[in-house]
Amino acid sequence: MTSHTNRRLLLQAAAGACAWPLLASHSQAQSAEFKLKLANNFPATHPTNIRMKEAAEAIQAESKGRVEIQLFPNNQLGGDTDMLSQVRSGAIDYFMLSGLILQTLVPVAGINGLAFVFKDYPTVWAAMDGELGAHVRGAIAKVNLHTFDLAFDNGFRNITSSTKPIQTPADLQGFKIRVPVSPLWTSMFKALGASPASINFSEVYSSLQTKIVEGQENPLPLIESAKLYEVQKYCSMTSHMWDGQWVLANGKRWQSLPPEVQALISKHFNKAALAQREDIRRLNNGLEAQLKAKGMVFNYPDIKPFREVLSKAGFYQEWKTKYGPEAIGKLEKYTGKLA
Ligand code: X2X
Repeated sequence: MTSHTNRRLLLQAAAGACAWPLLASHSQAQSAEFKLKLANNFPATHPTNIRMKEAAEAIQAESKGRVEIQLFPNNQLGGDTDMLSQVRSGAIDYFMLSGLILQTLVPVAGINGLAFVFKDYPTVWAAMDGELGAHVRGAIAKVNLHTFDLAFDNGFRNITSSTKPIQTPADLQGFKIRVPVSPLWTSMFKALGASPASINFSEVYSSLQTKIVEGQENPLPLIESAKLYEVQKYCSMTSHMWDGQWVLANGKRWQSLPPEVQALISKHFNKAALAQREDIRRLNNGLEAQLKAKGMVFNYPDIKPFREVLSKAGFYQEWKTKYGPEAIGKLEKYTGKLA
């Protein structure tokens, strides 16, 4: 064993459960022609990373060790804002990011996060796999990031809190809530009367634990896999927006790969996305009971008053203007006319 390999194995061992054993075998590691890094903010146990690990293994096997994708889940390479810079500079090759956070760079990418626009999953996938998603991917390509056809599911987001359940908009008045770093999220919770604080996911657990904020909002699979139930008592099932991840690739690096390698990676990333969507669908059925068993208290607000407050505050009008008629038209094709 060379001292280099030795050092790497020691480092992997030291990193423990967080760093997966990334190489199928020593000889394959030596021969990998394309070594690529993929990062995201999800826990290693979240279906996103389980399916991406499978994809990486399949890509390595099918390419006979020529292509090795190394995975860095759980913010190992920094928070989202950092990782977005890294994929743009080429320090990482693939980065999975919410369209709403990507909005800081590609404004239209946040469009699927408009509050309460999607009534169910069939509508989400029709839009995201249809003309709306194609429009967003076109905009992403203009900033020299390549993105794959199928988005991953994060889910419909619900509000959690350590202080009180959120049953009506009145409960949100002055409520200190963490939101991801994105103008759409801040605008929405301000319009609802809350006090949103923009915090990367890497800091969410600690900011809830130290009570810098009272609450946050995320889909159930993340509330479970990131163990937010340890620092949050209430879960209010608002389903206020649908959020998903695009797999973004550094454009220059992507273009430099031979077509057969591009095809292999695309095939397995898209396959992983479909499997991951199915995982989330199954998880959604049982998670509420699991989280209740861990002590979370659930409530089911009527969402109509929340929509009305947003409309009155001019939220929909503001974002219709910002996203523009072409993109809004593509959204409305699936959702019907916005409020
Ligand atoms: O930051 C979040 O809350 C997360 C993990 O859901 C996103 O990536 C948007």
